[in-house]
Amino acid sequence: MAADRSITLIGAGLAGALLARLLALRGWRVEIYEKRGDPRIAGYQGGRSINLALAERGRHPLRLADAEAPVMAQAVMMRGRMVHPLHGEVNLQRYGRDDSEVIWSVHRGELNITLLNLAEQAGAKLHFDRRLDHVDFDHRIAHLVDDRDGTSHEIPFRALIGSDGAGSALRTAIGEVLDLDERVEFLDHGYKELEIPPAADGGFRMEPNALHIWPRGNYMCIALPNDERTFTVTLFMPNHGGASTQSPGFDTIRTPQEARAFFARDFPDALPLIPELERDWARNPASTLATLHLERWHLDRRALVIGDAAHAMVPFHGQGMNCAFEDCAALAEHLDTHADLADAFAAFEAERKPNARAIQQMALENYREMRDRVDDADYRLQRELELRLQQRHPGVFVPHYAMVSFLRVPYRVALARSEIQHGILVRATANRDSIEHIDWTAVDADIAAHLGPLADAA
Ligand code: FAD
Ligand code: E1W
Repeated sequence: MAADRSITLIGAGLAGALLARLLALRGWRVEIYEKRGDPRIAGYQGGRSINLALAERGRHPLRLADAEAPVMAQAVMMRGRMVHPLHGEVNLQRYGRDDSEVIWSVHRGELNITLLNLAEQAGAKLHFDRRLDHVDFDHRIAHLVDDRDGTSHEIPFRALIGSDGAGSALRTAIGEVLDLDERVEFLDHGYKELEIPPAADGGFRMEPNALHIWPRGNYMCIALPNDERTFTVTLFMPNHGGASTQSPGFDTIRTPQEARAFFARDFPDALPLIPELERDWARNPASTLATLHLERWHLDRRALVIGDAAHAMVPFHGQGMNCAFEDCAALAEHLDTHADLADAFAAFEAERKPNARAIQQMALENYREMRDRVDDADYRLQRELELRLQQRHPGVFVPHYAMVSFLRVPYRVALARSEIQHGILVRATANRDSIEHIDWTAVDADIAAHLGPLADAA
């Protein structure tokens, strides 16, 4: 355990607020600096990506921070994905076996406020309107700016933790004195958010307890419920469309009126639910998506990045926040068990980097599945077979989605086993169109040859 247990956090978003709470509860002196105003006073300013899916991996660190109950009080259960085909019936594909295997939709702003209050109650000192600008690592002085009046503020520190998100200023500052080997992999697809308000009677306009998906091949919409009976719809599609209207992109839909025509053609059942489509389209920019890879996450004992600042990912597995929360629990543990901060940071990086890599890869792969596969017969047969194999080989064959969303097995273990299982599923269903035609003896032998028991970390 370090002798001087004081630490400075940059960024009071989701990871920063939770880490502040966890460390303050463990007796650390925590100062946290946030560039935006206090959301508890100013109203939440991060108007984008209104709601997020919270899974078991994210709930566990909340539990450790005694923050689970207030968060869950505002959460909406999502039992499965509700698929909206262009032609044909809407259908619910359950995520798990029963209502113990579900995920939860939480409001980003409310969650942030809940965690900030809990951090403060535990003794963390919160400072808003303080944007990290640059760092003098030799003298251990952080230079912060108040963007309301342009004033600068010099803060001495012992160590800095960057929980300042994908555009991390601390990462940039570290990069000036250490080669982080940073690589940003842009996806050539972006996203735009739209709103489904409550119905005239004040209720939800669609099934509330589901994550809705409109798969359309090269693009898709999703919608997550909010506890105020609205849904946030997110359209994901290429930034650049093709010549024909059959391959639309954000650049080929030039006006809000063209957006309406696009929705009328491709999302006809969603369109009447989005009365302010033109307003939302014009108001909300199309945002970019990227994966951030860093070879190094810390500068000796002086600075470390966590969460999106270290490993931003595309959102298609709904795991960025969940992964950032896992980071917080892991870091709190390493800080308590290593006397030297350099050792704690190195141990944290060694544990978390391979896992971050794994979920980054799975998140990219899940985009194709969601936009192009969920409605296919062979995809559905593979999911049905997964559930049957889970029953036949309990604790051995665990579906991919369950490993990521219901268990806490390290992401890299989930990835390695999912790859093996995918091979088993493909071989078992090759040239077969129904579960009745599966050769169970052959599948059992395939499993015995390639898969051992999963030791659940939970
Ligand atoms: P952030 O939440 O971005 O917080 C960073 C904080 O640092 C902010 O408060 C910011 O104002 C502050 N800051 C920035 N720069 C400075 C500075 N220079 N000085 C001081 N403060 C600064 N994840 C899920 O788990 N489930 C989902 O369903 C999900 N859906 C998503 C959908 C979309 C469209 C997107 C884009 C992401 C989604 N994510 C989801 C990912 C999730 O939003 C992020 O992984 C998560 O917010 C990361 O938390 P963080 O604390 O690292 O960063
Ligand atoms: C979840 C933005 C977002 C958030 C999510 C998910 C998806 C698709 C997207 C992944 C999923 C919850 N997913 N859903 N169904 N199968 N995989 O589980 O968070 Cl696009």
